[in-house]
Amino acid sequence: MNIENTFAEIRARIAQAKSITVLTGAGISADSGVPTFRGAEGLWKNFRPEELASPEAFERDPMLVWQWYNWRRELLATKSPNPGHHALAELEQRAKNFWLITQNVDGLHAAAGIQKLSEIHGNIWKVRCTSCRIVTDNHDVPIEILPYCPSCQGLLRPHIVWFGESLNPEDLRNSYDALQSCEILIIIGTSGAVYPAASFGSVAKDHGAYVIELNLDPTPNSDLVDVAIQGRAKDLVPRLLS
Ligand code: BJW
Ligand code: ZN
Repeated sequence: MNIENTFAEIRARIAQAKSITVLTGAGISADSGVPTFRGAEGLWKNFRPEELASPEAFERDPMLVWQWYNWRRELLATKSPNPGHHALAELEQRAKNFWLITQNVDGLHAAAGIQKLSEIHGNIWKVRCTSCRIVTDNHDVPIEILPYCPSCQGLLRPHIVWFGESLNPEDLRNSYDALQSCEILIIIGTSGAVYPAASFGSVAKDHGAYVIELNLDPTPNSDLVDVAIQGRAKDLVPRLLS
C-alpha cells in the first residue's frame, strides 16, 4: 500500500474509533529543537543520561545533577510545541475517548492544550522535597543551586522518575486502563528502550488494539505494530487528521 492509502486507512479507523491512546517519547519534541536522550545531542558534558538520571547520582553529587537540569531548563525555556503536539491536541478534541501517555518531562503536550495526560516520567518544571516530599511548580531559569524546601529546608530534587525508581501508581493505573481499553494506540518518537513504556505497545496489542508507530527510524516496536511509518513527527502526526 502506498503512503497516501496507508494514511487514508488510518484516518478512517481514527474517525470510527471509540477510544484512542497515544504514547509519546523524545522524538515528538525533537521537532521543537529538544535533544533526544539517545541521540548525540542528548549528551551533556559527555555524561550519558543513565549516569545522571538516578537517585545514586543525585546522592553522590546533587550539584552536578542540578547543573544538568539547569542546562535543560535553559534550553526548554526557549522551546514551544510544534505541529505534532498541536495535531494531538486536535485529536483529543475529536476523539470520543482519548488518553495521552508521555515519557517526556518537558511539558510541551500540556503547553499545546492536552488535558487527558499522564506524564509518566514526571515534569522538569516541578520540584519535590527529599524530606517532606511536597511537590511544587518551579519555573526558575536557572534554578538556584542547591535549592531548598521553603517549608522544611530539605533538599529539593527534580520531580522526575529516575532509573530504578517506581512510576507514580495513579499514572500507571491510568496508563494501563487506557492501553487495555483503546481501539487504536499510536506510538510516536520513542526508542522503546526504557521500561515499562517499552512494553506498552504489546499490552495494547494483546488487548486487541490496532497499533501504529510513527518514528524517524525503525525500533524494537516496529515488528509488533500493525503499521510502522518512518518520518518526522511534525510531518506525520498532522496527517492523522483529515
Ligand atoms: C524521532 C524524531 C522525529 C528522533 N520524529 N521520531 C524490564 C527489563 C529491563 C529493565 C527494566 C525493566 N523494568 C524496569 C527496568 C529498569 C529501567 C529500564 O527500563 N532500563 C532500561 C535501560 C533497560 N526502568 C526503570 O528504572 C523505570 N522504573 C521502573 O520500572 O520501576 C520498577 C522497576 C525498577 C527496576 C527494575 C525493575 C522494575 C523508570 C524509568 C525512568 C526513565 N527515566 C528517563 C530519564 C528521566 C531523566 C530526565 O528526563 O530528566 O526518562 S530515561 C529517558 O529515556 C527519559 C525518557 O523519557 C526515556 C525514554 O526515552 P525516549 O523518549 O524513547 O527517547 P530516546 O532518545 O531513547 O528515543 C527517541 C526516539 O525518537 C528514537 O526512536 C528516534 O528515532 C525518534 N526520533 N527524532 C519522530 N523528529
Ligand atoms: Zn520540605
